[in-house]
Amino acid sequence: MVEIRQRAVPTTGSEKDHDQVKVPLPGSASNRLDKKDIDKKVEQIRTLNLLRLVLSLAGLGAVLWFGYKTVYPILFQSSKTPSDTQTQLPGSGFGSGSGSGYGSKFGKTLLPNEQPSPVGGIKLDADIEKREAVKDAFVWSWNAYEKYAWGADEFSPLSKSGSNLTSAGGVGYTIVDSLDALLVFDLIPEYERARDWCKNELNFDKDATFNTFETTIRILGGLLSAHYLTSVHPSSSVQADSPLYLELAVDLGERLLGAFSSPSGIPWSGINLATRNGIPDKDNQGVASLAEAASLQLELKYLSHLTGDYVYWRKAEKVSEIIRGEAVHDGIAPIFINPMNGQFVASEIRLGSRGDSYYEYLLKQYLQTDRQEPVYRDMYDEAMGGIKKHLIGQTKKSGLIFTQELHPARHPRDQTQTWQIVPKQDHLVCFLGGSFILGLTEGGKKPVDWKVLDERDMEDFIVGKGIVESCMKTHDTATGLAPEIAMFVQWSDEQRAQTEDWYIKPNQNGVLIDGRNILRPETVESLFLAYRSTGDEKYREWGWQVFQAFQKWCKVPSGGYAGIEDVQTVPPKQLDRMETFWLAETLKYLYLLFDDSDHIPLDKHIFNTEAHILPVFQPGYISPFATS
Ligand code: DMJ
Repeated sequence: MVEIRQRAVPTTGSEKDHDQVKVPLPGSASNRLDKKDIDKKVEQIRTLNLLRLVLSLAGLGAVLWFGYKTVYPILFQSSKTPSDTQTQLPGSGFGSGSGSGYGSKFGKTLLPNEQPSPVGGIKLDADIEKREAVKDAFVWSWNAYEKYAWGADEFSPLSKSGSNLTSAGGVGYTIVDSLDALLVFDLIPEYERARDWCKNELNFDKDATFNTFETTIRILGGLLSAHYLTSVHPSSSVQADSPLYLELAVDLGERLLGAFSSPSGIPWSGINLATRNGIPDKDNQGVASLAEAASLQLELKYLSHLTGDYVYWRKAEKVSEIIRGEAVHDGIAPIFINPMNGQFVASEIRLGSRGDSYYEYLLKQYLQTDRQEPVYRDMYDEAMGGIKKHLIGQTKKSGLIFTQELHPARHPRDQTQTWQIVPKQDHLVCFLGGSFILGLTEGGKKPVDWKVLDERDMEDFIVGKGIVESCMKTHDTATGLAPEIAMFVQWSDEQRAQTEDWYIKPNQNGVLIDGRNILRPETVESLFLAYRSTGDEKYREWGWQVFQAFQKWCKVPSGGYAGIEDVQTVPPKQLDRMETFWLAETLKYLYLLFDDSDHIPLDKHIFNTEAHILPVFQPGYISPFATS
């Protein structure tokens, strides 16, 4: 891979095929287009955009009412007709940095009855029937795991068996990942059996390579959450379990420190839990994923806070410092970073796999320490500005707001390095809608009140709400479940763009990826955050709709739930796997969506990227970096 040190995002340029918008990598003279080229291209874009404007207006007349709700926002967000990419010229997208007025223009995109009013402090009552239905689904899943795979890392519900991540033995992947959910669902006998397993069987002295990120978010996060929730539990016998989890967390945390032994301090993607050696990723020439390196911070910092040993904190913070110091484009960064030198590697910029939780953890680090580390809010705001400016697209047919990816490419004319815009959205990106809303409420501390929101927050609300809506639209399939990957239709695809917003890419060479649904949580996570922040009942309705689709197609008669191979086929073929995040995240978010808002109040908690519940705390240590 080519190493790059990128300083800015795509700033210019569009070829006649807008699906292939190429943007030079700044910072290198040989990559720059000369001014004449740029002027010519801008002229071409203007002509094309004018043509599109005329066509759009003609279409608009025929669908006036529908257009008011959909195309209307597009026309008012910018004086230009929307392009395929929304990113081609600085400030031509949704973005921050393009001057004032955006907030008020965005404001017009909401109908008066859609504009949020304050719910801060207003209690949202439980929908007990629906909440209990979700709990039943959890019990159905947990009981099957207990019956057929107890102690195993993973559960295969169709073959009714369990398996471990490595041949060195299980590390409590399912059990530890489920501890806090068992407490949230108030399943105490089940919780006690899980606790006994942790007490008697859990042992991290395993001579094998484990994924640093997954081990941290699922196991360390699970232990820390269990420690916290038991410590505040009303029952004194449950409270008595609290030290056990901290002890286990410290043991694991010490082992994980080996992952940070790289020359730069960027963690290796693997860790041998017995030898404590960090292991480079064999599949990707040793480089680390952005999301994996930069989503360990909530767990390690909380561990330091609990123990008073700030070694974890400093290792975690170093990663953020490196990323901040490396050139990133308006806060958005490529998905690979090299642990050898701490530099980004030429790779896609995206908000889905390998990128997602980097952005999530910027905000949550700021919230975790009760907003006393402003560097993370700055990094988060810059990143959200970059996302709005460069990665947000909007469909022609219904005006759906979606996110797209930037892929490094070669310019067809002179082979210089550029960016190709790909309107592909992983289901993983669906966390972002709720995250935008969480950001503008400062984690449930500020109401979503249209009268007091500033322009940036209004913009964040519109985009966040838009992403939640388009994620829900990707559930318009035969099964009512969303695919793993959705492709959105670009404006340049003239015919298709009139009639379709998105589609699922056909399978290639028999490999089924895009159409799968593996019980992921991101859409319901966003529905939960949006509901808690606005009180808008539609988010509960949508959550119920998604839950019913899981019930219909993923429930396994003999116990457990399974992912499905293709969301477009009815009945779908079930996959022999119940992911641990089904228990840890999907069902927990659904349960909390229907529960009383006093249960795990948003302003006092953060959810790690595996939905493990951690408290907001007053930091005992703040580094100069954190306030820089
Ligand atoms: C989970 O393990 C975490 O949410 C992670 O950040 C992303 N992928 C899965 C759920 O989809």
